[in-house]
Amino acid sequence: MNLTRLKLYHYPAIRSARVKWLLNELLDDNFDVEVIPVYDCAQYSPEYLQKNPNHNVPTLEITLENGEHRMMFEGGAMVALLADVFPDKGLAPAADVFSLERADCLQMLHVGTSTVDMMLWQIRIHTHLLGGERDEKTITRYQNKFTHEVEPELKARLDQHPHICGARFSAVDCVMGQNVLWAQAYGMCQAPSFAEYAGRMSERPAFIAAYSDVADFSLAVPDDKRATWGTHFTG
Ligand SMILES: N[C@@H](CCC(=O)N[C@@H](CS)C(=O)NCC(=O)O)C(=O)O
Repeated sequence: MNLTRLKLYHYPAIRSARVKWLLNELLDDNFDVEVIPVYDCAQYSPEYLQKNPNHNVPTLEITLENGEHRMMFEGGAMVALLADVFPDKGLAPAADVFSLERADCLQMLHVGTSTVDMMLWQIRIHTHLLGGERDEKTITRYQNKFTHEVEPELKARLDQHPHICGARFSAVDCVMGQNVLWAQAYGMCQAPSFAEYAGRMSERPAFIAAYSDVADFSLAVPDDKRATWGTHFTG
């Protein structure tokens, strides 16, 4: 069964931007986007919870050729799926034959969306999203872990090649590229290798399209939304 249309539920510059970036790489602007105002807690509405019970973005709506709509959550799974579904775009090593390149891409995709994502998320929620439950020790713990364990691994890759998985741009860069920008927003990834990588990524037309809404994003919950946010957000 073929897919005929894709729609992304999104909020600027957060995890859904990874998927938006990849969709822009694969399809230009030939897909739909609906902004879910997360600071207004729209992700907790009964209607949205039907689409994604985890009350977050990204959610991907896949329209099938028989007209059915299916929902998918988890950005990492979307990135893996989409890169494979459009093999002619060459954003992931082929899935039907064994290759060490594919093993490396899958490894780095999962590192990016689980291990590294978890550290960045802990830093972010304790700095900007949790309010009264904020814990300084957690921020320090994950900043240290990121700086001493993640940065050297990524820097070694970028000192050798222009992209995370080698000479070619791949779907993994949509995840790790965003992770590097996220880390920089929290004072990490300051080595020139990261600035050069971020510069290369941000020149890509698909990146520019995907992040064209970045001005609508704020790291912190806007003051006038804090009260509602505090009653919903579970972290
Ligand atoms: N593991 C999920 C996490 C998605 C996620 O937590 N997204 C955040 C934004 S970066 C969100 O929408 N949070 C809103 C909430 O939980 O209230 C993924 O990568 O897709």
